[in-house]
Amino acid sequence: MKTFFHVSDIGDLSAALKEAEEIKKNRFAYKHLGENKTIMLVFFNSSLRTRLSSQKAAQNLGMNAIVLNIGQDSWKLETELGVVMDGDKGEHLREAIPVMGSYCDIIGVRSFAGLKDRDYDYAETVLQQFIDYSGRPIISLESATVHPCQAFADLITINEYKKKDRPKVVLSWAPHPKSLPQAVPNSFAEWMNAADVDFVITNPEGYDLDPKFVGDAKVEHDQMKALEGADFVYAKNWSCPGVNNPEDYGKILSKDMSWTIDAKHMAVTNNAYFMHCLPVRRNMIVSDEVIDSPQSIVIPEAANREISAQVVMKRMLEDLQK
Ligand code: AN0
Ligand code: CP
Repeated sequence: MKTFFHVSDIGDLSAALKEAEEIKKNRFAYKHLGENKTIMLVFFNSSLRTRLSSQKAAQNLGMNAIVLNIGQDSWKLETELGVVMDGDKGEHLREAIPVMGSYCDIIGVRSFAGLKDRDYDYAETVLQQFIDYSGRPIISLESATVHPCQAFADLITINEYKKKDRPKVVLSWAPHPKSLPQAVPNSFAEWMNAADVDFVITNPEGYDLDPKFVGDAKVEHDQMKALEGADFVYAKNWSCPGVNNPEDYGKILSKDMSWTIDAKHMAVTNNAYFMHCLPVRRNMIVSDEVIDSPQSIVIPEAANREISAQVVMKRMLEDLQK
């Protein structure tokens, strides 16, 4: 595996889920694989889960992990090509990436969408430079348009908790005070479309995700109707994806609090489990009552981030040995 970006990078999903199950039972079984290997975890943005779970997964595989917080531990990096660097950014990615690559075997990168220029974000401009200039396998730790480590952990969690072969999974938009990327819902949709689930997306008008990620999923703008009979409710805020109106890209079009997942919403489901990638804003995205209920599986979901990261790193390490 040279890149971990899209669901297609992991290949057969049932094989990946089996591998995840096996690793979860004995996370130290492959401790020898990472001997004398180093992963560099590069963060342009904040993180709790991704940073800790990636470090832990690397450790489980016997691999050394170096974490770099860009702009805090390092020079501020220029990401645009062709600019006169007379501002506050002291180094260009073009040099920094191959330098980082020379000290490690695998690189993980967190680089959120800027939400200003749709084409720039949807071309994954920063991640692509890592692929082009590092000479190393690259893992997206949430880049401009995808968060595959999260979506894989979400699938592992659904697989663990499902009570029927083909559960109904509903991805619901919910309000948030800040403008957030589409990476989490994009990847969740991509992975759910590839999995054996009945998948529905619900969001207010103007928030439809990019068709590349929506795929064949059903899009229902009536939230209550979408939630009927759901086995899993996956809440997330995202800003306007700008599909029909590119000038609205990254904007907040609605803060409609009737979309906050509360007991009234959960009542129409099939006693659904509640999921969210975290960090979550309580009583904006979800009511205290729902996130504190026994149906909330946000903590085991976050715990599975260690497992998804470990499957990905294990496969990359195995490929390096070939
Ligand atoms: C980020 C997002 O929505 O993409 C990270 C989620 C894993 N969330 C926030 O910035 C609150
Ligand atoms: N879910 C997730 O990626 O969390 P962090 O932003 O804390 O890493």
